[in-house]
Amino acid sequence: AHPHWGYEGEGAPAHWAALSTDFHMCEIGRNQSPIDIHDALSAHPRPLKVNYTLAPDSIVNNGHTVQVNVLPGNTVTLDGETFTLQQFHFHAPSENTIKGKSFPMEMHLVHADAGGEVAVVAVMFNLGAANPALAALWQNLPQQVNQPVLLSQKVDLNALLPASRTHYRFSGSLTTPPCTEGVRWLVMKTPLTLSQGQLTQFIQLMHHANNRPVQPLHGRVVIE
Ligand code: SG7
Ligand code: ZN
Repeated sequence: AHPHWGYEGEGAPAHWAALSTDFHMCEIGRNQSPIDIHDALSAHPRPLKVNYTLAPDSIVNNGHTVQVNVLPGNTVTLDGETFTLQQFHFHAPSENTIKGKSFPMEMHLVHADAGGEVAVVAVMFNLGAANPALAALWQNLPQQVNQPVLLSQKVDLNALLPASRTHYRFSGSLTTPPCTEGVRWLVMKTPLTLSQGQLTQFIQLMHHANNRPVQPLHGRVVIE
């Protein structure tokens, strides 16, 4: 059998495409994520409207990341179109980089519209003050893989977004196999903070880094 995809050894990102014919895009795709955002074209995109009203439901360690599952009802409006939050999860260190800078952690809020189009809102974290919303999540960090833990206390989703919603936009892919393209990426410019303790808790649970390296732009333009 093929080794399972991951971030180390035979399953590492450089080998993803060889693991399955379904993972072909990871190698041949020309709109892959993550990227280094070094230049952006000023295009004044319409502001992102966030309507997160419901607290997350459960948290699961799926072996690749820690994923928080949400009930349907949290939406964002992007260019007049509604996308519903599906789940959010974390990578350490960050997957996208900004002007060559990697961040200690990056959160991905994965949304889909009625037609199944995907939009990911990414938030960077720097080391600093502990994040209270993250603390509430990390209190429930599941040790067992694929065993979701119901969240005992309410977690405020809005506390996981920076007050300023200015962001970079570009077209990319899922950062994990099958590396499907056509994903709209929005990377928030303002990072949040987490404490060293909060970062260590996550890394110890994952055992190793869970970031895919940055991919070539192939002529893509990032707008801001
Ligand atoms: C994480 O990243 C998971 C995946 C996610 C993948 O490994 O959270 O989610 C599930 C449900 O397996 O894949 C389709 C999808 O959301 C890639 O998401 S990402 O590009 O934002 N990193
Ligand atoms: Zn992700």
